[in-house]
Amino acid sequence: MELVRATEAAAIRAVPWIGRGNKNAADGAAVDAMRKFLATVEFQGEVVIGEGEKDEAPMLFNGEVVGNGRGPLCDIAVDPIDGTSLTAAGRQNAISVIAVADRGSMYNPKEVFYMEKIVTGPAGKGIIDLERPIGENITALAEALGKHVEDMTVAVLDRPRHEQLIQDIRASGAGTELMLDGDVAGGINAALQNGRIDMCVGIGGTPEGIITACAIKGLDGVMQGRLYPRNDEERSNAVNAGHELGRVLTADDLVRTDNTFFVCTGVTDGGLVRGVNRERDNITTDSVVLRARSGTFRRVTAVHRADKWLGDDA
Ligand code: VTB
Ligand code: MG
Ligand code: MG
Repeated sequence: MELVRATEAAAIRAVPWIGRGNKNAADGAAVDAMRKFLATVEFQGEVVIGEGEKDEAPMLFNGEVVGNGRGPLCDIAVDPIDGTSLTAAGRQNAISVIAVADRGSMYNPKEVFYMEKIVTGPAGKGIIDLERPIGENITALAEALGKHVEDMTVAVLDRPRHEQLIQDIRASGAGTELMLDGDVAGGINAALQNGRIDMCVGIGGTPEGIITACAIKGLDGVMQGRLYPRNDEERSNAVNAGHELGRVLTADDLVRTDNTFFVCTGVTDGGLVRGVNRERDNITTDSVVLRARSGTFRRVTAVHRADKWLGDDA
């Protein structure tokens, strides 16, 4: 629960940078705030995934030790802002994210920046298979959900690399929700029951994949991933590091424990959480906290006193 303070802080500190066209400044503000608040949380976290490397963005460093130095030994994966471009543009769906799991449990294929992913809710168990054509996965999931394929919505990052995938989804009869960024929120929305999205697929960041897996465990959803090297160099680096390319990785492979925590706070408004809102003396944040052990999904609305957040040393 304490972790949510760190994503709240990161989201609040990113606010002055919303719509300012400077994504690194937004990310930097979020990183600093997150680092500062994590230092007060009772755990011994080692940053396994700091994100930002692919985009050369500011980040918490891999191997960085966070927490107050007492308490459980953990792996931590952070994305102080997933959606820095969204934030800089003033668009929706930017969130601040932290995932925590037992020490040594997070898979860390840092040689490969991208991963193919497929995420669904619990209905996809034993049904979804990354190796099947997307149309078959959609039809099978629709049947399991008792829905018409025409009523299915599949979230995909809007990227040229997904042109064929998007065509195939539509050919199956399902609709797409094209995301500008933010496939962590897309995956969670897909895993939530009664959500508008039934499935999230496509090639996104590997760090976001591990983070999503932590959340999916808390939602009892289904996730599969497969490393997607962009070129021969990444391919050989991955093989030399011992990664088995082509293997379908389950949520259990991505995070080898059922003891995971996931927290996120909205920076800008989105389908999962609302963005930071300032009204007179109050700043309101909207967050989600997921604890896999108990399977509890919490929504946390916090009202912060604006005067405590103004000024540099607040
Ligand atoms: C996705 C998306 C992220 O990186 O994982 C993506 O969810 C994949 O890379 O918000 P490209 O943007 O290069 O396609 C982000 O866009 C940024 O972290
Ligand atoms: Mg990201
Ligand atoms: Mg980021």
